[in-house]
Amino acid sequence: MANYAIGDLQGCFNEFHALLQQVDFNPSKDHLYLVGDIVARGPDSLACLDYLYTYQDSITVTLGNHDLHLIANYFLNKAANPKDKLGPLLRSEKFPAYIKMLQQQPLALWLEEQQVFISHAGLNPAWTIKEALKHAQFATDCYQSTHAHDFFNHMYLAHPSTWSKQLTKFEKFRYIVNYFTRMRFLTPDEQLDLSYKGAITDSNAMIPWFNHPRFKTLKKDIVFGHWAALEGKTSHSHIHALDTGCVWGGKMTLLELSNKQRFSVNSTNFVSFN
Ligand SMILES: [Mn+2]
Repeated sequence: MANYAIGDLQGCFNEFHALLQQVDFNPSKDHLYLVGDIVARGPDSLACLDYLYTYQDSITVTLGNHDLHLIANYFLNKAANPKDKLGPLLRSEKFPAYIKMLQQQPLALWLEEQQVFISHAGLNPAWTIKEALKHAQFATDCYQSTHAHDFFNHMYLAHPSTWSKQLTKFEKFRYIVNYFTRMRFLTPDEQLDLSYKGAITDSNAMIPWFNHPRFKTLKKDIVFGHWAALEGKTSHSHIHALDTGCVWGGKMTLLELSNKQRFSVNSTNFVSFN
């Protein structure tokens, strides 16, 4: 039995399938962890979800921003962005079942046996792994509740800048979701900055979350996706960036969780920025 993690699929089914063949993935024995952003922008989001649905007992997803956006649009009855190329998925009779399957997935995971933490965007350095899992469970309970619609309705407002017990349940939900699905840079006072889209520099103005001093001592393996510009590199041997930008013409990357061996497949996408 093997355990694998794969970075952002974003509708790139052919590369996903080729990568599984490369490691001879066997759904009756192995388990696959997908770090989120299964859908959107790439050519075949429907095929990706068809596969997940078929082998759902052998696959766990930590939801990404694009996955939550898909679920939110479903609940809020909003049209998809044409750039996301979701037409065939939205027209599929399986779509409601696929939404239900995604809604059952967590925001974060701790694999005790492998001692690995997984989430789409990473680990907020202000949280221990135990606290992170508690926060993730709070948010998961929100989007799985009978009031999921209300939580999705509040998911896109301004990010509360600091955590406090006084935050409403909607603000807490949004705060947690943003750290787990959208985090890249932190400000010098350790707040999440969702607006900075620039490069990583040596200045201390904007710090990639994994360069927080805490990770020099927290030697746990952390697996995440979401940040294609990193090209799979974090400069920490125990922090594994798996989004290698397949949808943007890069690669799709798989990590064998027991020995941390990497496998990858080149993108077959023709990239157009229109
Ligand atoms: Mn993402």
